Amino acid sequence: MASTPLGAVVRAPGRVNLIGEHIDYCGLPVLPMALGRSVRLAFHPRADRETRLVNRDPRFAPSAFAVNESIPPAPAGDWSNYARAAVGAVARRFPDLRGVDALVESDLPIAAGLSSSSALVVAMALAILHANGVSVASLELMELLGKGERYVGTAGGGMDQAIILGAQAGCASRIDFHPLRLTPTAVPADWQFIVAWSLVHAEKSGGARQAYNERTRQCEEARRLVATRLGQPEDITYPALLAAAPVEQLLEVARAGAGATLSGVLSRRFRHVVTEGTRVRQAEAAMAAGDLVAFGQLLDASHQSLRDDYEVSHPEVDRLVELAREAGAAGARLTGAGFGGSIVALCRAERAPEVMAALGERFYAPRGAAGDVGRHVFTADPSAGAEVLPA
Ligand code: NG1
Repeated sequence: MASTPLGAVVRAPGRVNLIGEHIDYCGLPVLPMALGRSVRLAFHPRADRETRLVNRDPRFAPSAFAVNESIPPAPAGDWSNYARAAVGAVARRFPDLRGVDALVESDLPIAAGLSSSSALVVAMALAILHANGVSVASLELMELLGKGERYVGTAGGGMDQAIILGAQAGCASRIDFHPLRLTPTAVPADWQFIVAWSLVHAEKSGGARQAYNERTRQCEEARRLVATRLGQPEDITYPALLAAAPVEQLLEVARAGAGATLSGVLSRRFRHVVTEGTRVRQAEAAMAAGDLVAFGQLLDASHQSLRDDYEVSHPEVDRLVELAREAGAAGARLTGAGFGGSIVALCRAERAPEVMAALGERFYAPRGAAGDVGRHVFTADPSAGAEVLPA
């Protein structure tokens, strides 16, 4: 790749969602933080509209496409679709952009619920913008890319692109939607979050995507039915619904009864959404107060809700959660979309080595993965959002 003055490297971190799972697409606040692990994309601007991508990981074949408003997708599951999503979204907003030659590498586990895909979306968008000397306000870019990633077929809620762009080092951020805004809270210095992968890939291009999109539809239907039963407008949002009535009343209304009734499945989905929304506020307050025990209990309650009411966990994820608690974590839960993926556990910093060692012995070793424990389990240190660095 020929060197040009505008060549640079983008670092876009993965994220771990601490609490507030499967509620961003309901417009309810969530509490993620960025990870130290990231996608790095080195690029040079081209004189024409072509974009050529090479991935250091040989599992991902090189890809090329022209920068324009409607880029044809590669076959479902192709990694370049995330880059195509980003470039298409940016090109619709800013016409006549030139392309880049880019080399991508990542130390983020893939399909593990840690947003490696959104990190690539953000990295690619920042590269194209930088190469063209275009600057966009951060909130606008978060919105643009949140919608833009839907190109791959997932009806995502916008949490990932927002935290990847807007994270602050040392902090988790509450993300509110409509309008989008980020509110950081410092993670106490003696808290340690640990991420552990279940060894089960949650491929969002496969069955997990259908299951994910099904959940988004169920939440919509449940919301409409509860609104009708409460005599509220049919298009009331979840935040407005939560402001209009106490959670207990909403849950009561959601239980089967006369009138427009919710099926058992819909009322459980609804219960997850409104109780998880409540837990986010409580968790943010517990973090601000340094109350590790309370935060841990909220993680546990969130996991139970995701497993039983939302049905997005997996037996291997449940096992990891259980082992983390047995090893001394204050709490643990599935993080990310689920159907496999990773857990996040919280403990006092000095206990982290012991918790991680126990997961190695009791989860990874019996599954023949002891040699790779360092890749599968790691401490999650709250990091800064994406940045463009000189090459
Ligand atoms: P992951 O964990 O990256 O598949 C997905 C959505 C989020 C959010 C979570 C569940 C995308 C890009 N991300 O994340 O918006 O809904 O699931 O909380 O679709």
